[in-house]
Amino acid sequence: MKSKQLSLICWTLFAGPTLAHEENEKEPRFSSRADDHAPIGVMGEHKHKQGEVMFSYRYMHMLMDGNRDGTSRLSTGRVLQSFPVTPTDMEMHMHMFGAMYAVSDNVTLMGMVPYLINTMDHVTGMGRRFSTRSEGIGDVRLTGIFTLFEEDGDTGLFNLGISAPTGDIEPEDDTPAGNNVELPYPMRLGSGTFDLHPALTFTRKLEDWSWGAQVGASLRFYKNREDYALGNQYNATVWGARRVTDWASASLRVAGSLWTDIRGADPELNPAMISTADPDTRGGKRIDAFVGLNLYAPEGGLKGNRLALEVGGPLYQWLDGPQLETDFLVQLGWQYSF
Ligand SMILES: [Cu+2]
Repeated sequence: MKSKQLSLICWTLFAGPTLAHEENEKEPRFSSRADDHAPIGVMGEHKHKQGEVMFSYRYMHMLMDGNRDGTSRLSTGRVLQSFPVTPTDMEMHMHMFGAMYAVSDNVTLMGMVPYLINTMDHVTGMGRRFSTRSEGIGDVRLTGIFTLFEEDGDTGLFNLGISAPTGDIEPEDDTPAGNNVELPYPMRLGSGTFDLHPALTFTRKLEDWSWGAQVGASLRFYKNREDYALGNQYNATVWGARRVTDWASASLRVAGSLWTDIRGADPELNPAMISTADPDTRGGKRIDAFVGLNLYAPEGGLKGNRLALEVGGPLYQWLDGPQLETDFLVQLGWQYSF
């Protein structure tokens, strides 16, 4: 009698919760919400259900103001002791158009087409100021997003992206050296090579919180037709998001990146003239911090629409300089899935 009661208690304690848990698994544990997607600066961090389509547009802005070598700022005068010309600041604007399509629950395809607008201001040792500009389509990228595991709010994804050299690596503008001069490395719109972009992403959703982490790389394997290869880039990021309501979440994110110098050199550039033409002053590493906001319409006329903003800047920055330092980063994005 006693043992029967005991076994009943045991059954209630252990089997009971398990059964309830199994029932829950038939339904998704959490309904759609704003933090289903990571902060807008993270890409390829979510998958879709079979047959689902998503269109997206992102606007990204990066402001670089002043030069740096190592972790110290360098005045324009100091840079001009080593080079006859120096950049003073640069603005990068990017419009990124994206589409996602889920072939199956385990494989989502993602295509991205960037459109870049770069402007750089300079000053010469003689005090003459001038600006250059480059604009056009960047390197188009196609990515496969593969589900490694997905259970109970936890998701693991493996991405493999390949980018095609559709960006112009010979943009030209007028400089004091002449008209229609080939612009140096940072003003170019692509790498000039087919590159691989692998990534691993983990995301966990809790009742009111979610967090995630992603590591990734951009790998260049050979030199382009101008006889150089952009350095490899390695990225790692961690974020946490707090669900405010079903349709809004706020986030904090930290991102580290490391990129190496350029291999080879474009023979048309004179590395003694300006730091941006020197393949050995291109590498660096940086840790950025961001605050973000995600908005999502779960129902109604705007159902399926997302709007997100992320703003940040570097906490730490080491440059194999002299090089322009990064000061401010903004990303604004719209996504629509159906
Ligand atoms: Cu998507």
